[in-house]
Amino acid sequence: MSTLHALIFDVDGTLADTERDGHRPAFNAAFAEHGLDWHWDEALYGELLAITGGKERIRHYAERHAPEVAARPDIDALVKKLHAAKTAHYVQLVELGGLPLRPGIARLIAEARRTGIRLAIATTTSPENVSALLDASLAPGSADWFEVIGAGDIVPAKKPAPDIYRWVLDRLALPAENCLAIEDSANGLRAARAAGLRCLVTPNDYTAGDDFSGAWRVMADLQDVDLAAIAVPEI
Ligand code: XBP
Ligand code: MG
Repeated sequence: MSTLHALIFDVDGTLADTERDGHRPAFNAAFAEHGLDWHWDEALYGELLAITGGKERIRHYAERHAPEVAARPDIDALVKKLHAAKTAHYVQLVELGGLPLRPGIARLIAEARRTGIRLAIATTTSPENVSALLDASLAPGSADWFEVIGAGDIVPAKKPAPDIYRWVLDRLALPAENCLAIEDSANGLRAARAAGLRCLVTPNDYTAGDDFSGAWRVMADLQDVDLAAIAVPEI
């Protein structure tokens, strides 16, 4: 029997549907700003999501679709510049209130706080995106509700590597069996499982076709999650 001491949330696709109408247009705005005629439509972006991390995604795209750009001597600096511009656009979009939380998220977080279950975040996205989203879509200052926020380049190997979950578990000083990871994608699920965590998966349009074998539960949304019922022997 393992009792639940902490919830560890993924961000993109889990807290909110941020990819199609948040990150994607922000990437496109950054490309246009830098004179690149790249446009990531909804379908292409769905494929590119297999590459986690915005800088990694830009580099992957350049290597496959724009080899002349990938071969530029300043490619590292260009990727960094594009990504910084993309982050600024994304934060702006989030601050305008364009990305509401998914159903059940706010209630689940409130219930965890009420019942003394600790909160953490393990995400591939950049830290400034996380605080902007929490501020605008959950509550101002709500990043402070999360004891540990593992984000972006804090570990070099991004999901599906387990490193970000291990980093968060280490800082929570909790064994994996006392925590539950909440994810939306196969990459996230693989990362959580490889860190020894139970993982509740809540898919979205982009991840509905992913392979979720190994998930503790797969739920369409988090409206009916009962935290009191999670102290179960399964792992
Ligand atoms: C999803 C990601 C991120 C975002 C873009 O992260 O792979 O790269 O798509 O954000 P998660 P950045 O589901 O782990 O939250 O451009 O800041 O990387
Ligand atoms: Mg995700």
